[in-house]
Amino acid sequence: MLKLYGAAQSRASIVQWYLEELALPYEFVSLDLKAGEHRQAPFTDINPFGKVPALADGDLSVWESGAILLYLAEKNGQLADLAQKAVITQWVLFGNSTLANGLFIEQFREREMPRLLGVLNAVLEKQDYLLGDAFTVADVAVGSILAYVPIMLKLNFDDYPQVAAYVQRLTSRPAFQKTIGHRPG
Ligand SMILES: N[C@@H](CCC(=O)N[C@@H](CS)C(=O)NCC(=O)O)C(=O)O
Repeated sequence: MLKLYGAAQSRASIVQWYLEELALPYEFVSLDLKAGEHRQAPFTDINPFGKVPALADGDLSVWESGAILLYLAEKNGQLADLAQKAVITQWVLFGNSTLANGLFIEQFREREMPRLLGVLNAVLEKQDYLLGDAFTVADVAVGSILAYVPIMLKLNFDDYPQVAAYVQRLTSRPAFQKTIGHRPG
């Protein structure tokens, strides 16, 4: 069975959201970050950088949430062809790097947030999901970053109504509710 290594309130929830969307069986191995379990063996045999999430699929270990999402998508037949794979990879990397850095690194936020959310708003004026009519792993990667904005930055999307509607669409999904949306306290 797949083993997802993570911790409470970590980026492992992003992968967990997608595992639930795909209805895949998996074991969640929760590491105690405060106790430093992630920085020592046996976890460093899975990810020598000592960061979660990491996924073990038999003898294969994959870390970096974006890489895990793409692995799961491909393994489970969610990437129709090379062109779709390229576009999905583009969005997953955008979510993990350009969008996350632009929103969560304070010195970039003032300049990048209107620029990034303005374009996303225009994209979502034409379609419900990043690739068009259908929900894909691209929405997990980008949507999870957007969903953290109200939680971590206490900011809203009032200036970007299509982004707000998109986040609402994603966060009401049962798999989201069961994972990222299910935060203790
Ligand atoms: N870009 C990585 C980030 C991984 C990361 O920084 N994970 C955090 C938890 S969200 C972590 O393991 N922190 C513990 C540490 O750095 O010691 C990903 O998306 O997987």
